Amino acid sequence: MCSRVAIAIVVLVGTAAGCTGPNPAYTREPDANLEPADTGPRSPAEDAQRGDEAAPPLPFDGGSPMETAPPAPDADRDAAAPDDTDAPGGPGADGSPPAVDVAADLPPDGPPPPPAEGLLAHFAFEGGTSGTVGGETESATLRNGAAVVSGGAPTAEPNTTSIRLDGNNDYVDLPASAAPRAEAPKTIAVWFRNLSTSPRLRNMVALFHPTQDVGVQLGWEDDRVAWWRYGDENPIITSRTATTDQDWHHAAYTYDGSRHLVYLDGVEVGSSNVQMMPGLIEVARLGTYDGSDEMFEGQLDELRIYDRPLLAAEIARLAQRF
Ligand SMILES: [Ca+2]
Ligand SMILES: [Ca+2]
Repeated sequence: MCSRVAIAIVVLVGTAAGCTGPNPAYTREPDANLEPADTGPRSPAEDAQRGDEAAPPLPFDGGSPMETAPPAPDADRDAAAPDDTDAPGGPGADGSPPAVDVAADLPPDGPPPPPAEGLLAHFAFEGGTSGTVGGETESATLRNGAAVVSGGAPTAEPNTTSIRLDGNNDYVDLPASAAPRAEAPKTIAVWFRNLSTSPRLRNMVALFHPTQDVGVQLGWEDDRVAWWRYGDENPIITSRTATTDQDWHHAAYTYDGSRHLVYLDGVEVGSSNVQMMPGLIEVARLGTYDGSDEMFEGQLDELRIYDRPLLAAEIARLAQRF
């Protein structure tokens, strides 16, 4: 009798955890200091930042406890388990476990999925360079030592790796088809860790045409996230908020055809109504525009490009940390 009850409790609790319980990969604390796994040269200061990496949590294996622990064949217990959630808690008269209370204590559902409507390109940089462009699988191209390294942005989805750029000559090319036309409505969203120091302008995402001088760039001016038109000498939008730490943050740029907005960590930090010159985009690039200037040093992750301006709430969802 006692052993049957014990098995029943294990089965019920195990089933609840296996079906809807928190996934350890979703609930981990963000670790801004996760160590890149590349083997390239580093500065002593950079090395000093490293060394506290924890192994990324293993994803939950999804196994069903019901398949390995047979339910107790106790007809009395089954009959005693009430179907409505208003039943009083505590063991039943025959000692059966409070099955309904276990279900009532389940955590609420997780966050909604990232916005899918209008998603033109998505590069999650999870264990490799493949992403999706227009629903097809495409690959990013790593240049000059750019690498996929351990330590992903603290997103809701399991995320264990990102792109590491050395600030010297590393960059990443994406398929040009990942970008809408220069003057078209769009959203660019990306997680970043900025480890750059000296250069005034640094590029995170550049979508442009190299000879027609049209396009957009999302990057940095000194210690502030900034946006500018390709070919401009100075940023048009510079964040009202400085970012001086080296933690993960989220940056986004939206354009509805007339108004440009820049978001930092899900909050609008600047806007402009400057006009866009029309034109096709031929280069989609991370970390620089030309391969040698405005070099970004740090990590980039979860790049998303949409063919529409996401709403503020949608940007906030992408920037939510877990
Ligand atoms: Ca990632
Ligand atoms: Ca390099």
